[in-house]
Formats: sequence, C-alpha cells, structure tokens
Amino acid sequence: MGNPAEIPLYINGQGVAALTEETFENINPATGEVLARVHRGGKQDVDIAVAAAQAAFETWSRMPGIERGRVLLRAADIMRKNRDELAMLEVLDTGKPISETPYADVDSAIDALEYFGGLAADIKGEHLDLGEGAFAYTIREPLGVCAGIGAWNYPLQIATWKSAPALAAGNSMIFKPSELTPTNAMRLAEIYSEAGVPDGVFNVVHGFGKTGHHLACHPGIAKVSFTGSVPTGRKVLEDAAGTVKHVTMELGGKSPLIIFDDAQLYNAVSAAMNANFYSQGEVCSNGTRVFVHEAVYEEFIALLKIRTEAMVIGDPRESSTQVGAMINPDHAAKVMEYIRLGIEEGAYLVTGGEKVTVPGCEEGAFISPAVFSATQDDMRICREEIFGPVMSVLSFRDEDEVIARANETEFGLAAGVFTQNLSLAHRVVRKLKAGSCWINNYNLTPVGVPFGGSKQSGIGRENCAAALDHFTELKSVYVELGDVECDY
Ligand code: TXE
Repeated sequence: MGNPAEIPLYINGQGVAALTEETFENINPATGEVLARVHRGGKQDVDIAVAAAQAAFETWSRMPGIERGRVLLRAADIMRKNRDELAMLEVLDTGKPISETPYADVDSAIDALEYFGGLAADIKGEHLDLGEGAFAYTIREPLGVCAGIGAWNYPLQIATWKSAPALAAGNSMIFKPSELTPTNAMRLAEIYSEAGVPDGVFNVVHGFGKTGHHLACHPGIAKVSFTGSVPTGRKVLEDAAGTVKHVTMELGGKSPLIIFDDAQLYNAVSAAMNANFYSQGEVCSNGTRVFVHEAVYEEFIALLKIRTEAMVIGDPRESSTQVGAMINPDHAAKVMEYIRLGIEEGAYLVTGGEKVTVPGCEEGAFISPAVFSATQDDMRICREEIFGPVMSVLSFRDEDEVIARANETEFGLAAGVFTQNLSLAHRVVRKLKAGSCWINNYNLTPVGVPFGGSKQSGIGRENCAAALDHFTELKSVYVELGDVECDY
C-alpha cells in the first residue's frame, strides 16, 4: 500500500491545509486500508470558509438564475463523464457494492444538478393587485451562506441534494461530509469549480461533530441543512436556534411496510428485501418493520428466506456482490448487538445475522442479511433504528389495527403499502404518519418527488421544488400609487 493521499479542506476554490494542523484517517471499510489522511477543520477554518462564502455570495446571488442554472447543468455533464470514477470512489469510501453506487449515488446526484439547474431560471415572486391605488409584489430571495452537514451512507447524493438547490437559488454553501466518507465531497467541489461555480460559492470543511457544531452555531450562516440521526439532529437544531437559522432536517426512521393479504407476494418480498438489505440496510428510509397479514405470513416468510439466503455477500468492488461491507467494525458491532438482543427478547431468527469473512476483505465487517419473525411491537428491534441488514416481520389481522401499530413510533420518515385494492391503498396511506410513502414499491426517490420525514424524522423536504422554498425567503413590497391617508 502506497502512502495514503491527503485530503485538504476546499475553501475559495482550492485545497487548503486546516489551521488545526490535525488530520484523521479515512479507511476503506472493506479492506481496512488507509485511503487518505484528512485535514480536520476547526473553528478558525470555519470562520475563514464563512468569510469566503459571504464574499462569493455577493456576486453569485446577483447573477441571473439562468446563468447559475447553466453552471449547474455543466456540472451535471462533468459528473456524468466521471460517473465510473465517482461510483468506485463511493465504494471505497462506504463499502457499498459497485452494483449500487452508479445508480443510487452518482445518477441521483446528476439528476439533482439537472433538475435544479433547470429550475434556477424560474425562481420568482408574485404580483398582488390591491385595487386602484396600490399593488404589491414579492421577491423570492436567497438566504445567504448555508451549511450542509452530511451522513455517511450516501455521501455524494447528500452533498448534491443539499448544494444543488442552495446554489440554484443564489446561496453559497459550506459542506461538511461525514468524517467517515470525505472523498466525493472534494470531487463535487472540483466538479463545481470546473463547471464555472465561482471560488467561495461551494466550500468543504472536514471534521467531526465539533466542526459541525461550529457551523450550526456560526452567526454568519443563515441556514443549516442536516442529514443524520435524530439525536444529532436535535443537537444541530439547538445550536441553530441560537441565531434563529433556517433548518432542513433529514433524520432517522423505523418505517412500516404493510403487506395486505391480496398483495402480489413476489413483489412484496422484493420490496421488503430492497427496503432492508440494499446498501447493507444503512438507509434512513428503510421499511424495517414489515407488517404482513396473518393469512399470507407463513408464505411470505418462506419465500423471503429462500431469496435472502441467495444474496451474494462479497467484495464491494466485484460486480456480482449484492451485500458489501458495513461502514466500520464499530457500527457492525452495534448491528450484531441488536441481532443478539432480538433473540434474547424472544424473536425468531429465520435466517442470516452472522458475521461473514470475505476473502481479500478480511479486515472488512460483513453481516449476512437477517430476518426476524415471531416479533412483538415492543421489542427493541422493532422500535429502534438499527441501520443494518435486519428485517423484523410482524403479523397483523386488520386495517385499523395495523395502521395504529405502524404509527406507534416517534419516527415518521417513510411508509409502504402493498395491496391490489386501490381504495384500500390510498385510504391506508392517508392515515399513515410519514413524509415519504410508496404504494406497491418502496424507496424509489425520482428527482422532483419530495423526500423527507414528519414527526421526529425531520423538517423540510429535499430532491424537489419545495427545496428551493427552503433555500430562499420571501420579501414583500407594497407600492402606494396615491397619497398617504392620515387622520392627524
Ligand atoms: O449520523 P450522525 P451518521 C441517518 C440515519 C442514521 C444516521 C447515520 O437514519 O440515524 O443518519 O448517519 C455530524 N453538531 N440518516 O452516523 O452521527 C457528523 O460529523 C453538528 C438520515 O453519520 O448523526 C456527520 O457529518 N454536526 C437520512 C453528521 O453529523 C454533528 C439519510 C451525521 O452524523 C454533530 C441518511 C453535532 N453535535 C442517514 N455530531 C435521511 N433522513 O435522509 C455529529 N455531527
């Protein structure tokens, strides 16, 4: 193994050393190899990034939207040309299989750039006719310097889902990727610069929670867009409150996937597997509580067991691999503890839940996809977010009962319903307390369809036109055409 690369901060259009003079290691989850030494940004680095972003905001925000849009569309083209490289970098950073990352990560980022690049020219206010003597109009204005803080499961997608609408609306941004996956935020910054994003408009500051805390507290930052766990989201919200920042919160979940007795069972099993084992289950919106009607429960479990045991666990760099490495051994240990707990609490482990050694990836932490049956709602594996390949299958008898049980959680990120009965599907979806719902499929997030959670799973929506509303604010202007009426 050669000397690991060095990943600096990216401020004002170039790589810069952190003033902390401290670095941390970026590890390849599958091999344990040190991929790079990453500069840790401290408070002074954040201050410098904010100053650069403030200066850049002055020109970028005054550029016509169509010109900002053109730059984002160029960035999409450059990203498409580098799709394979970016997809492999995501594999090395996250341990996710190469069979996923071109689509779920890179294509999703390209779509966001094209979508918001197209909308940039169409950010507008309204004209309000107030009769003969007056009228009013509104202006949708950018907020200023915005901070993005990302989680480690979809690094490039999260960085682009936050920066594309922010920049389209005329804001500048400082993005802090997760300390576990710093690589593609740098490639995004380079791509933006190559596309013509002016220096200082998009900056990257690496670091841990403390660096994120500096961003969330900084008086020069108007908004924080955060993706991560609920506990951390609460801390960011508290910090942002100190200077009354705008916030977008994309947090965790323990989402229900409800399979009625008339569901097309093969598709329902497919959706349940996608909803629990894609990206090794490290997906916030996963349908990890699978409620199956008692009439088809045994058949569902039998089919699910056969198909789960056929999944290919392996080196994420191999195209045949379907289950890659967990993000790191600590997280894998957390997931294994939940599996032990599930058994202890009396659930039945139908299949999987074992640590697996993959030749050539002996340092990696691999877990065979786990299915629990004989589960109860109050078990911790059915209440807490595990963020790993662990599916809990619960049985239910009728519609009202399953809706009540599905909603019995502090989370509200996502939900799925499988049935051939259209009125049942739409009636149930209306009653489920979740931000992102699917009928007869799961976890598809085409650009333009709002993504985000209700209850404690989040605030705001991403990947849609509403994201532009969250990165702008309205100024209203009243225009008097006559005299000022005055009684004194
Ligand atoms: O989150 P963490 P992770 C959720 C997912 C799971 C979690 C896993 O459900 O709960 O993310 O990602 C920074 N002030 N989602 O472990 O620990 C930290 O450095 C400011 C939901 O990364 O919360 C990292 O960059 N920042 C999502 C980021 O917060 C702080 C989809 C997240 O870290 C901080 C993907 C602090 N005090 C994952 N402490 C969705 N809903 O879309 C840490 N950080």
